[in-house]
Amino acid sequence: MAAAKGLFPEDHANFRGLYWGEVSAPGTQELVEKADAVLCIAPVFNDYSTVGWTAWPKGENVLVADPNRVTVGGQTFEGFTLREFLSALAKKAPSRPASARESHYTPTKIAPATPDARLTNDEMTRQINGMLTSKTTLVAETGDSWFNAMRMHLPRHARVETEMQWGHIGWSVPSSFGNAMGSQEREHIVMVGDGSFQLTAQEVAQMVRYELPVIIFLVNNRGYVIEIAIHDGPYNYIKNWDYAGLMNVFNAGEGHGLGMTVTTGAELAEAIKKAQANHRGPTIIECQIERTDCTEMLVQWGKRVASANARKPQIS
Ligand SMILES: Cc1ncc(C[n+]2csc(CCOP(=O)(O)OP(=O)(O)O)c2C)c(N)n1
Repeated sequence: MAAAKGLFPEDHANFRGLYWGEVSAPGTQELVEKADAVLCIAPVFNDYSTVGWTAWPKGENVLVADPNRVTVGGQTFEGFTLREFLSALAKKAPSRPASARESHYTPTKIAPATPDARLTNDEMTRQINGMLTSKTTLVAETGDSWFNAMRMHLPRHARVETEMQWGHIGWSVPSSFGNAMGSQEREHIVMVGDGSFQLTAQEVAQMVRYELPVIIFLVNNRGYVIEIAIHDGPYNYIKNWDYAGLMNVFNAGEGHGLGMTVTTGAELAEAIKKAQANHRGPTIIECQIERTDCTEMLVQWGKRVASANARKPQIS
């Protein structure tokens, strides 16, 4: 599932892609929804993870293993840990090599754009995906950054962090600061929309203070595009900032933060090189893209979440 992106190695022979209802990886929805049985291991089912409650595995053939209980066939079993349950299951479950060979997973590849063409969401995602190594921790903020992270193909040991339980915008910047403080041997990359960034931008100053080389891709699409997809209104359009210029404010003459603005694929490639050479502080790469340039996944997911959330007034 989306919140578990990176927990299972994507180059493993038994990896079958990410299940996220209608916006699953190609072939994965069918595989899960037509399976003889589905084992859900510590899932978090909410409106986001179930695509507006349209992808919520239920029924006689679904087993849900939560941290302290297992529910299957209308019965609940308790008194053991998830680890104990999984170890016992692994011993008892028959090996099914034939079914494992029946399908395989092919990651979707994004074709490179013309270097001097206007920067697109696809080209930005393609270049960021190309930076990922086994040492990367990619923090993806609520917004189209979620969907861009989900469609990436991860090298083994690369990690993805999202906050899909509440979708609390502004989470990614302080979260990546904490992550970078706690694991300085890893490479920290953030993808965050302009709207979310405006909530906690000041935490970049902490990265300057502690000389943490976090690379922040700030997606400037001039507004709350995920909200435009779910429920539009004037509140989804925000004041533009000089995001790259913020680094001068945070450096205040004594830091090593670097800020750049890019509008083409070639400029982005150049900025990534500079960011990777900036070892003594954070880098913000403001990626300017069109407001309407978002993933098809966001649009499809947004429609379903919007209809699930559109409740009729309860008191008239
Ligand atoms: C604290 C908080 N406030 C408001 C929201 C509602 N909300 C969800 S996503 C979003 C906008 C995100 O916009 P941006 O970061 O620019 O990303 P984009 O959708 O453009 O990719 C808002 C306001 C929220 N989830 N959390």
